[in-house]
Amino acid sequence: MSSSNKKFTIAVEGNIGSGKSSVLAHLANSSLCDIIAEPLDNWTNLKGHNILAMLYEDPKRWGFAFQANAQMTLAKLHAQTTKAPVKVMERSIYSARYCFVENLYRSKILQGVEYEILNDWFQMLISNGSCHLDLILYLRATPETCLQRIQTRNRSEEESISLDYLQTLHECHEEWLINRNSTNLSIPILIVDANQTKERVYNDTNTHVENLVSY
Ligand code: TTP
Repeated sequence: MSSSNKKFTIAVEGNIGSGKSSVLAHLANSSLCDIIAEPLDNWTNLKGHNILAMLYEDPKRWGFAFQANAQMTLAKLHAQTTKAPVKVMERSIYSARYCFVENLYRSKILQGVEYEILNDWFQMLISNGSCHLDLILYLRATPETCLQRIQTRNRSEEESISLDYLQTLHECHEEWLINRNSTNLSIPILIVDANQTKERVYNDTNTHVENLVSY
C-alpha cells in the first residue's frame, strides 16, 4: 500500500458494547488513521427527536423508521472522503442490514413489507460501490461481556437491552462475519478477541492496522 498510496477503508464491527468506540478513540491517536464515528448524535437528536430512545421504547412502531435513518446516515459516512491512508468507520451499512434489520425481522418486530423496503434501499445504496470496504475488524465478545459493559456505561436509551437481545444480535454477527452464510460479500475479516482487556484489544488492533499499511 505504501508504494501505491492506496487508501484503505476499515469498518470496526461487533455487538453493542463490544468496545468499538474505545478502539476508534485509540486509533484516533495514529497518524495513519482518520476516524469516522457512528452517527449517534443524529440518532439521539434527529431535529429534536431521539429516535434511538423511541426505538427502544416501542420497537414495533419505530423499528422501520430507525433502520431507514440508520442506513441512510451510514451510507453518507461511507461516501465521506478522508486524508489519512486508512479511513476507519464505526460500523457500516452492512451491519445495519445484516445484523440489526435481520434481527428485527426474525423477531417479528419488522413486518415483511418493511423488511423488503429496507432491503431494496440497501441494495440501491451499495450498488454504486460507494460503500466499499477493504477490511472488517470484528471485535468478537460474548453477549455477557457486552451486557456488563452496557450496564457500566449506562446510556439512558439502552436501559431495556436484555441478554436475549444481545444473544440474537451476536448470532447475526456470527452468521455474517464467521459463517458468512447470509451474504456473498468477499471483504476480508480480521477477528479480535474483545473479551480481553482494553490494552490487549488495542495491541491486537494496532498490529492489524500496521500490517495493513506496510503490506
Ligand atoms: P453500536 O453501533 O453497537 O455502538 P456502541 O456505541 O454501542 O458500540 P460499542 O459499545 O462497541 O462502542 O450501537 C449504538 C446503538 O444503536 C445501540 O443501542 C444499537 C443501535 N443500533 C440499532 O438499533 N440499529 C442499527 O442498525 C445500528 C447500527 C445501531
